[in-house]
Amino acid sequence: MIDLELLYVFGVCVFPGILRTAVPDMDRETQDQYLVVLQAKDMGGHLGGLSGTTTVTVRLSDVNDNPPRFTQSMWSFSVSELAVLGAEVGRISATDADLGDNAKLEYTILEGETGDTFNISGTNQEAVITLNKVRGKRYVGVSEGACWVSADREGWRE
Ligand SMILES: [Ca+2]
Ligand SMILES: [Ca+2]
Repeated sequence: MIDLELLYVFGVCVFPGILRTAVPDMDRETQDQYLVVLQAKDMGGHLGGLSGTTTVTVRLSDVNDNPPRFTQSMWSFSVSELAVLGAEVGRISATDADLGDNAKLEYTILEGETGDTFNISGTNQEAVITLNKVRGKRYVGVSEGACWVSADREGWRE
């Protein structure tokens, strides 16, 4: 949509064309740029006048309007009870349809059943879950019963 407004500069009559949006809800994630061909006509657009055209590229800047979404709703991993500290337990992934910082992901383990047993690291679409280095003890079942094993060194301790 072109809205022409009359402007006088140094006595010369020019008609700046103002390109305005015509829809209220453009979505960069659906279409990130528009090519608009504009035409100007002299003689007020009357028959017999001359015209010129130009092309305008309009790029949409990003707004953070999409939350991160995990690529699966549930994940399941298994790890040996003898796994060493820092051992990789599994990898998870998430996506964000936005751009730049609006899509930069940080992962955190929330309060839950796992306590501080695990650690998660990753800043982009993939994060790695590892056994937490600061975890002091973990519970291990053995045939004779059960014992606590120190997580910061190998071996068993009653
Ligand atoms: Ca966006
Ligand atoms: Ca986002």
